[in-house]
Amino acid sequence: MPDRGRTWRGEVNVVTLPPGQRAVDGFPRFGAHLHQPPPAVPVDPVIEISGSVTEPLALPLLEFMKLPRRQLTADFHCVAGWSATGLRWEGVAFETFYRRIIEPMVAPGTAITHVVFGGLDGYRSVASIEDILAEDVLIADRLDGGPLNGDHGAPVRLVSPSQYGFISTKHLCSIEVRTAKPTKNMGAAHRISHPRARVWQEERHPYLPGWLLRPVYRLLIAPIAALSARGGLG
Ligand SMILES: Nc1nc2c(c(=O)[nH]1)N[C@H]1C(S)=C(S)[C@@H](COP(=O)(O)O)O[C@H]1N2
Ligand SMILES: [Mo]
Repeated sequence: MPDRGRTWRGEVNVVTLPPGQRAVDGFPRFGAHLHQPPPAVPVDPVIEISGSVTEPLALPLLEFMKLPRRQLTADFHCVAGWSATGLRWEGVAFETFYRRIIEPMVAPGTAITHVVFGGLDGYRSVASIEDILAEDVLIADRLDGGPLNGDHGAPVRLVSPSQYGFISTKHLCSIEVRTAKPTKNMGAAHRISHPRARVWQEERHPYLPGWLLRPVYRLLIAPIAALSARGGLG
């Protein structure tokens, strides 16, 4: 049976969580990067757009800020089994960004299949075009009513709440569009992770079923829960 509807402390939770997830208090900074501080934000940040485009572009964040805005309240699910609930994101829908900025740069007849997201800390994630054009995917610059802080991805980050957290690249500084799935190594997180990473399908791992991995990942939850009070780590 999936562990639904219970918090880490075993309380009944009004929020229904995807299979194998437990709610934690607040929103810890998580990922494979706890040993390093958040990267410095450049004075004039840009998002570099490259790959199968007619000419690469460095889009100043000031231009990003002019795009139509969207708010999204969603839970955020880490593949290790914790979920932060009820996060209020603000930013630009990725689909809006794609249709207005990226698509006009793609030559007619070119079929984009994958998108590679890069962060200022060198982190990368890969998503298929259909997953990342979903209605709930955002490039966010605000969280819970304030600007995104360093812990959660300043100055802007990807947020794809229907996929495990490792897809949601923080400190977003590059977007590369591709006509095939990248074959080269996209960073430590992706050697062992599922290419689609959909949380409701429990796609934690490329070939092992998600439920089998729960006890392993759950070992990581106690330390995270201890760090997770809002205002603590993040
Ligand atoms: N740039 C960058 N983005 C990243 C990571 C990272 O280490 N660097 N970690 C990923 C992982 S594994 C998760 S679970 C989420 C965590 O988001 P949070 O730190 O805001 O909780 O960010 C993802 N995006
Ligand atoms: Mo993660």
